[in-house]
This record gives sequence, structure tokens and C-alpha cells, in this order.
Amino acid sequence: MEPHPQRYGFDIAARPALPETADDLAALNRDGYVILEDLIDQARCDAIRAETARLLKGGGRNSFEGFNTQRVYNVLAKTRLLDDLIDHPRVLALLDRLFEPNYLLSQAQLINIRPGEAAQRLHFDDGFYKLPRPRAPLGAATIWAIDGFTDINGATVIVPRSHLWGQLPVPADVDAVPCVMPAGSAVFFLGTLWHGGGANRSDASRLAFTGQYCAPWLRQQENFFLEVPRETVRSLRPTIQSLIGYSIYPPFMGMVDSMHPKRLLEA
Ligand SMILES: O=C(O)CCC(=O)C(=O)O
Repeated sequence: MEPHPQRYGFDIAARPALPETADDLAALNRDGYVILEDLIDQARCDAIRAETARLLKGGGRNSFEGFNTQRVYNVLAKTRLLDDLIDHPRVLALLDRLFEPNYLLSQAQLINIRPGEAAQRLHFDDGFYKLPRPRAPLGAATIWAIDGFTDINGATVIVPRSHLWGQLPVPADVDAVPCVMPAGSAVFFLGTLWHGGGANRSDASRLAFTGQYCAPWLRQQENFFLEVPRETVRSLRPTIQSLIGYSIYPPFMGMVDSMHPKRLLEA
């Protein structure tokens, strides 16, 4: 049977570029990452930190999560304070130009690296899609500094221009640099860029929020359909509904009973 997705068309179509978009994209293509400074204000960072305190529990389950690192998963079901970060216009302007319409949020989480945490193993985020490198990125990520990132408090470290690498594994003498940036800023990087959480050699925690995105035809890391209750999804704005999968990759990937998944949200 022919599905009827046209009623909703593209949920996320390329919006006009922002004044910063051309420079952001040029840096991204050249280096594999770009730091976007001062996107949210201190009051919002403080509110996120306060909300996070309520949600954080325990430590990581393995060295990749970080035994001394706390993570909050499934944030969309737990708080509305991160929505503006997930679909921030500066972020969407880049995603619009990297991926086909209706690209997806793959996962979103808060990451609190506590004092004494060791450096995370370097990795690239779209590595679980097992297609050979070099290649175009299949995803991209943001890591937001809710606490300012310094060179000793566990700032994300990145390997500039490693998005172009084909060889695996990462060379032993790699030069990883910390993304030093004020609270309220974000580093945006391609899914092919090598990076990791830094060692926290300070005496304070480093709180971050990360949003990972993927092409619209890929499986997301989080299963938002099972994670986020239907009532909560109804209350989200359309951009975020689309990002978590209430959208299609035309003509019909993502359909529900031959129709657009947003129909599930109708009364
Ligand atoms: O917390 C960070 O700075 C990076 C974390 C990361 O890359 C990951 O957990 O996959």
C-alpha cells in the first residue's frame, strides 16, 4: 500500500543560514570541529546545574563511561531545560547543511566528570556504524560546557583534522587538545572526529550536556519511542518531535501503519 507521508512534508528543512554559519562550516570542514561561544547565559547554566543535581546518581559502569563520571540518560523524559540546547538555531544551521532533511537526534545526555577522573579513551562517535573510513560523517555532536571547560577540569579533548583520517587505530603519539571554553559555549564536531572526555585534575566537577545527531536513515542510539512517554512527546515543540523520530525519511522510512508517525500524536 502507498503510504501518505506528504501531509507533513519535511519537518526539518534547511533554514536560511545565520550570519555565523559560513564561518562555522568552513572551520568544521577544515578542522572537524568548531567552538560556538556564549550560546546560552549563566542563568541557564545555573538552572541546568541545579536540575542536574536532582537527576545525577552513582558513577559510571565501565572505564568508557568513567567510574568517576556521572551520566544522566533519557533527559527528554526528565527535564525541559535542555530543549533549547538540542535545537539551538546555531546548531541546526550546521546540521541543515551536513545532513538530509529530517536528520535525527541520536542521543542526549548530561555528563558530570568528577575530580580524579582519568582521560576517556579517544574515539569517534559514528564508529558504531561500521563503514570504512575515510568517509563523510554519518552524525555530528555538540558538547555544551555547563561549567566552563579549562585545560585541567576534564574539558573534552579533540584531535584537530582527525575527521579526515582513514587509518585505524589512532596513532600512539596523537596530539589531543582540550576545548577550553566559557560556560554556555558548545563544541560542535563531526561524527568522524577523534575525541574523548579529558582527565579531571581539578578539585571541582565538570558538567556538560551532549547532543548527538545522525542522518535520517540511520538507527538512533536511544530508542526515544520507548523512552519518552507519548504525553511528553505531545508537549514537545515540532522540531524536537521530528528530531526524536516523529518524522520520516521520504518516501516512508519511519511510517506507522502506512502513515506519518505524527498522526500518533493526534487526539
Ligand atoms: O564528556 C566529554 O567531554 C566527552 C564524552 C564522550 O565523548 C563520550 O562519552 O562519548
